[in-house]
Amino acid sequence: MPEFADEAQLHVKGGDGGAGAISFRREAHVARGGPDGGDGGSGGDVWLVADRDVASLLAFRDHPHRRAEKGGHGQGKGRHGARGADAVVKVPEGTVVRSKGGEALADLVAAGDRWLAARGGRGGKGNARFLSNRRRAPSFAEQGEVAEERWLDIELKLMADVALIGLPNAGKSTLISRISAAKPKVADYPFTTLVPHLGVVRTEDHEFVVADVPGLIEGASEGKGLGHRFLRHVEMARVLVVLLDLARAEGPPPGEQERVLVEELGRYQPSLLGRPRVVVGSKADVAAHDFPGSRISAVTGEGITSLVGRMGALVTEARQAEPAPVGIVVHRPEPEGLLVERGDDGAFVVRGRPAERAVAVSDLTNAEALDYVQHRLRRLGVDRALARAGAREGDLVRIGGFSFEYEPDQ
Ligand SMILES: Nc1nc2c(ncn2[C@@H]2O[C@H](COP(=O)(O)OP(=O)(O)OP(=O)(O)O)[C@@H](O)[C@H]2O)c(=O)[nH]1
Ligand SMILES: [Mg+2]
Repeated sequence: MPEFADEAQLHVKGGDGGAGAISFRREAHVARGGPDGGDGGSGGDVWLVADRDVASLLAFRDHPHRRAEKGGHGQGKGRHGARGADAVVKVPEGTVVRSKGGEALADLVAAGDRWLAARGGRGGKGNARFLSNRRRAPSFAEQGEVAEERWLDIELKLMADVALIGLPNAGKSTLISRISAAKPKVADYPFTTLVPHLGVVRTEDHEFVVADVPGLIEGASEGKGLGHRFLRHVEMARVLVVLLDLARAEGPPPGEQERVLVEELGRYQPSLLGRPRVVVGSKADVAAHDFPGSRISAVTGEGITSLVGRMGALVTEARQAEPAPVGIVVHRPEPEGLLVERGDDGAFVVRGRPAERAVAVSDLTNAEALDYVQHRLRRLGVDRALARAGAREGDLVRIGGFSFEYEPDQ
């Protein structure tokens, strides 16, 4: 069935960094010339970008994985590895991104909004970088950094200006197909519409987007019927049009229908009751109920022009009252600093990207590399941070996957 998807899971992985090379110049009269191992290239990043031409999250249902290109490895003669290409993942406007834990990470509201979903790994340094007075022939290089990788929950909030609200079979789909180019299925039974449909309405004075959402029933806000899944799309609409079925004599009268619909909206989100709301009776041509308010017939066209005019005017008014769109909101900055915590086993755990990275990319079985990493950690202030956190000689310290005993500087 689904020609539309408004929820999906997405797995993103940046490109791993390329490894630095260990290499020495070949010279005619010297057995081992100076180090000339090039650096590895950085891996590409994964970006999510809102794009007007993407209508749903369907593409992620069957293929949830997106990864950027790896960085090339460094080579001899000082050749650096190539940078891996970024992966640009197009998502519809109105895509909301959350972590698996439910934390909001980004709202991609309008075309062009971008969000960095997974950072590529940095390339490792080649051995040429480790040349110093003490180290004439460095025998080590860094590995490439492993890229960020994670699962995300993505969800689409339709960007409709007007939402059509009504009980099942009230004539919502018939109305949207009359006033826009959208052609959802119309049939004389409830729950014909299973997924939301958007239509663009154009008149001389106005242009706006209308959403035909599946019918609501009593209890929808608690999960009854289909409507609750789509109530969040109603949340985005500036104007609500409540359609009351006047046709069926045996069905609930219009006043009762309105009570149920308004109650469900309010239960789902009280602020919806503050939205501009137009209430109309539908199927005026075959009306079986008395109705004092305005009436339309999507079949004969009665009342349609005036309804569309009212929708347009309310949308324009609501747009003018709004602050400018926010663009991307990134809720969680990347931690870059240095932090020392106590592990459950009493060990001092050092966190922070630069320190973790220094450890992760190095081959710590190589004595020279180990020496370099210790020097680097000191430069990053790890020793000082440990001393401040109360570490004493012999205490266990962990950084990433690396453990050692603390030895204070003299
Ligand atoms: N006579 C008449 N029939 C109408 C009118 N509008 C809709 N209908 C009929 O009412 C039935 C239901 O119409 P739909 O547009 O599918 O209703 P809906 O509100 O989209 O229903 P769900 O998708 O199930 O929630 C269909 O048989 C339509 O032909 C109208 O103005 N006049
Ligand atoms: Mg319908």
